[in-house]
Amino acid sequence: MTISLITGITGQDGSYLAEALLERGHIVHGVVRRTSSLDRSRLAHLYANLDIYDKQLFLHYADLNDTTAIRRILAKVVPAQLFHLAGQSHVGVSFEIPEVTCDLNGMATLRILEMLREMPHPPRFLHASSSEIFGDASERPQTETTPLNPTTPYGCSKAFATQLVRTYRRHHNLFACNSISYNHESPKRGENFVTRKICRAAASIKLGLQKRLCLGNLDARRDWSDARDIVRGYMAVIDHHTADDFILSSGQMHSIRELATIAFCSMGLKWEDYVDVDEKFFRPSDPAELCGNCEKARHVLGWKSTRSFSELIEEMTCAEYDWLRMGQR
Ligand code: G4F
Repeated sequence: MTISLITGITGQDGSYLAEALLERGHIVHGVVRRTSSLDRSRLAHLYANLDIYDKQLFLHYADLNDTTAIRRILAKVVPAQLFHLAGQSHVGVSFEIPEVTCDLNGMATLRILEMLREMPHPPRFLHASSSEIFGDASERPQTETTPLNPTTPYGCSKAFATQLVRTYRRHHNLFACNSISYNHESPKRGENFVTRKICRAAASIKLGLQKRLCLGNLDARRDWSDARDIVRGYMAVIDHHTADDFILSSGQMHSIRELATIAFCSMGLKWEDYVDVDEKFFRPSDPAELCGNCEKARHVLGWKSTRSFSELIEEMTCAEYDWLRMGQR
């Protein structure tokens, strides 16, 4: 039975990945941060399953900057695969907390790579990299060879980690891969990302629970996929016979305006009647046009994004509507 370890298991991607690996019969170990709020709602259904929790799924406490704890977990679990998904994932917030962002995303990845280098049989390693590494990209769509040109603290931290993964693969012979993912969403997305924020507001306004929605740059365009497709991509990347980097994207861009149109329309509303633009949500710099070319993943791994953008946004908005109506969130 394959033993897999996931950092960031309580997040959107981590929880879907845990489900998918459990379904494949893996023993899944997750690294969780100790916090007083104990918000692990995305894993609640797995905890509640007595056949799974503490039998096929195990959780371990460690912060990403706690080298001794991570080292101990690696020694105890001896994973065959390590999915490194944890980090500070909000690009806008990275302007407020650049130091923490670079430590959690950059230095933590370096520390883990160093630990792997010392192991007699290191696990296969996947780093969840990001389209933000391309920043003001010199070409569109971007490929695995597009030069890195990040323009945000978050993008810089991910570029540093991505380049380290390449370096450790080449020079220390580790099976270390980067999945370079573009934006990916689902009903489990955190509330401060723009898709969830808009879908939730549309449902909330429909139910009379909210009156207005404040947004930032409506002209920004992103390449959005379904998080469940991206997680399928993570597994394909780490299972491939050769360690490599792969872009995981839909290859299609949509603007925040289009997103708002779909979400509000699915509730029978017009977004223009409810949305205000607030400078507070603009970023000091925002890569305006990131779009990924996932041809390599398609050819080599047989991977592609399956859900359309409108299907995804409609699903997210309807899920919000149901949760809010039942008073569950
Ligand atoms: O949803 P977002 O916050 O996602 P962003 O910044 O693109 O980052 C996400 O995708 C990256 C690529 O995969 C990941 F690396 C990263 O960890 C994260 O998952 O913002 C999307 C766009 C931006 O251009 C932002 O300026 O929406 C624009 N936007 C406009 N109004 C807003 C808002 N973003 C947020 N969060 N809130 C707004 O009110």
